[in-house]
Amino acid sequence: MPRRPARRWSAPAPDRFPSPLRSTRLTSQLGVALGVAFAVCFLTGLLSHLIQHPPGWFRWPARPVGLYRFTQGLHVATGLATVPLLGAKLWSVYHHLFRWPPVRSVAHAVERASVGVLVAAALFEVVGGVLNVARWYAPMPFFFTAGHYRVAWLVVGALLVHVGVQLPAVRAALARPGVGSPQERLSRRGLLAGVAAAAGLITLTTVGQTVRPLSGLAVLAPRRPDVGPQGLPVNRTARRAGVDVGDPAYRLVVDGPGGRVALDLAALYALPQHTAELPIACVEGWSATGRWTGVRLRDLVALVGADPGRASVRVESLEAAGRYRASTVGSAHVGDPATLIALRLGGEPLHPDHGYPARLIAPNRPGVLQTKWVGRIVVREAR
Ligand code: HEM
Ligand SMILES: Nc1nc2c(c(=O)[nH]1)N[C@H]1C(S)=C(S)[C@@H](COP(=O)(O)O)O[C@H]1N2
Ligand SMILES: [Mo]
Repeated sequence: MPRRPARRWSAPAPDRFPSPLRSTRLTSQLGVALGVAFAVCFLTGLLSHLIQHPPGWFRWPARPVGLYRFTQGLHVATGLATVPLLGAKLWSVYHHLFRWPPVRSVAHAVERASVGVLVAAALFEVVGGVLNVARWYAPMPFFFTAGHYRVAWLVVGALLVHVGVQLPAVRAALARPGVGSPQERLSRRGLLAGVAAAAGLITLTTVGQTVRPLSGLAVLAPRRPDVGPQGLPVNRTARRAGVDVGDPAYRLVVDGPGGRVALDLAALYALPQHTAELPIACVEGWSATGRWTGVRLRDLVALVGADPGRASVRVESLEAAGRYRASTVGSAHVGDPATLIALRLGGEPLHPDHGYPARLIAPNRPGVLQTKWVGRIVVREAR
């Protein structure tokens, strides 16, 4: 084979880029899809943040029981489908990186800087999101959720600027038919179809982590909704949480305006038992339904002299430390008859990894707020 002479690499001029497939129209089509996906991610993500850190004005209802399961499932599914879309979009424009001169004016410099922020922030969100749901936390030496939340605002800000700048070009490109030979247009359509197929395939092989009928196809999902003790996945085991679940001195302590009661297991079982079909909807995008049986939280609230309609409750775990060792239940959930301190799952006592002896399970709530190994409940009456 003849050998080419060795050449030093130099950036190819934009007009010498090999693919005739790139066009403003193609970039616009990919951009619109990406914009919609990012909007869905931002709104569902923001909702998840508000539910976990509610400001005073925010009320999240207890019904429908599976609403959060849907919104967060949508967040992760949309985010994952974004991967090929973002790749194709960046591929369709990266030759602009080599434009000469790099900046033509102050306005142009500002615009390019905002695109730089957008690309970096979008990659940070998508790569971080994928690592998080894959449970590979090591490459992220910071608390994922906090970083992901702040950078989401950067994405949205930079995206609004970008859309503002490019809107005229996008409109023009989408209004007229595609440029180039019929061959090129056909190939471009093929490229778009390929990107759509990749997004579809990713969705099909992961969405079974939250859509039960598709669980058999969820080969790329880190979680299956039906794999785990008592047919339900586990995020943190009792051993990893360092909880002694067999302690015979266990008491559920309930503190309220009327004083303190301490209930052993026999006392808990002696209270009226109720059953509810409720999902665990993990923030990481998997969900699974269980049949939980136990004591209504509002009955415990009434036991310590508080009005369940106006009470807010802090639920604390036997787990000594850990980000999810306690959660707050607002009055909408406290008053709901399906909010339980569950003692059983599927008719059997809870498995240690599902929170034995007792766990909180409430409708329409992120998994991180469904505290396991409950040891203490503090009831406060809101004014
Ligand atoms: C592959 C893409 C993505 C995946 C897999 C993903 C995954 C996740 C996960 C697992 C959470 C829950 C974190 C927690 O509460 O512990 C989350 C929250 C969130 N996501 Fe994403 N995400 C992706 C892309 C995006 C994008 C593009 C945006 C915004 C433009 C975004 C905005 C948010 C926001 C605002 C939250 C709430 C953070 C908080 O609770 O403070 N995400 N995401
Ligand atoms: N005390 C305590 N409760 C906890 C957690 C935890 O780490 N500690 N993890 C939460 C998370 S992230 C989820 S998704 C659910 C999982 O519940 P499961 O193990 O019963 O499926 O428990 C929640 N309750
Ligand atoms: Mo979770």
